[in-house]
Amino acid sequence: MSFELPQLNYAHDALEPHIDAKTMEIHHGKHHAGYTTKLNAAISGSSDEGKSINEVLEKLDMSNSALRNNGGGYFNHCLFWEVMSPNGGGQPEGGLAEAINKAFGSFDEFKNVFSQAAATQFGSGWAWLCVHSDGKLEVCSTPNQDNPIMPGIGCGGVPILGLDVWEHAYYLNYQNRRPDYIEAFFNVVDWDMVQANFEANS
Ligand code: MN3
Repeated sequence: MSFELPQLNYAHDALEPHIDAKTMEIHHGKHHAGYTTKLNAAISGSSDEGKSINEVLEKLDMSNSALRNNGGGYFNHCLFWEVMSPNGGGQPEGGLAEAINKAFGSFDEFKNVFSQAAATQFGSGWAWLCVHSDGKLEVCSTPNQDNPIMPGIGCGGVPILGLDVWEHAYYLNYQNRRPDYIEAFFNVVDWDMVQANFEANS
């Protein structure tokens, strides 16, 4: 059994004007598809064949760059598509809102910390909101296609929200204006999905 590129739950142009259709088309149909194909090639015939992507990444040999880059790329983009929605934006409610207030003081302060992590990740990478098993939240960033479930990454827990800050994620629409893209992302975050991820992992 091999990994499959997930379908988007919305049309390529559904996140406009915040994320443009052409970027979505290339990002999902070319970049994510490429990671998926190369992940399957890296897994084929190895002892990881048949495992879930979480199992593969949790026990990853970090010196295996094909699996690290493409397994990470596969997992990270699956989460990314899932936490965005044309009906997104606003603020979380319930348990997630409480956990955000506890960890950061307020939603606005969380947004600042997350945006800062995304803006200051040098070069390509991701910003994350992660939850530990005790429900404690943490923001961090990782380079390239690394993510917090890989061994020894240094920021803990399970990612429940991720933002891709590779230039391929924003350059067509925002050019070098990464902060504008980060600000726009908050208009499409599906907090119901992030809440579900929070509950499933805490
Ligand atoms: Mn990407």
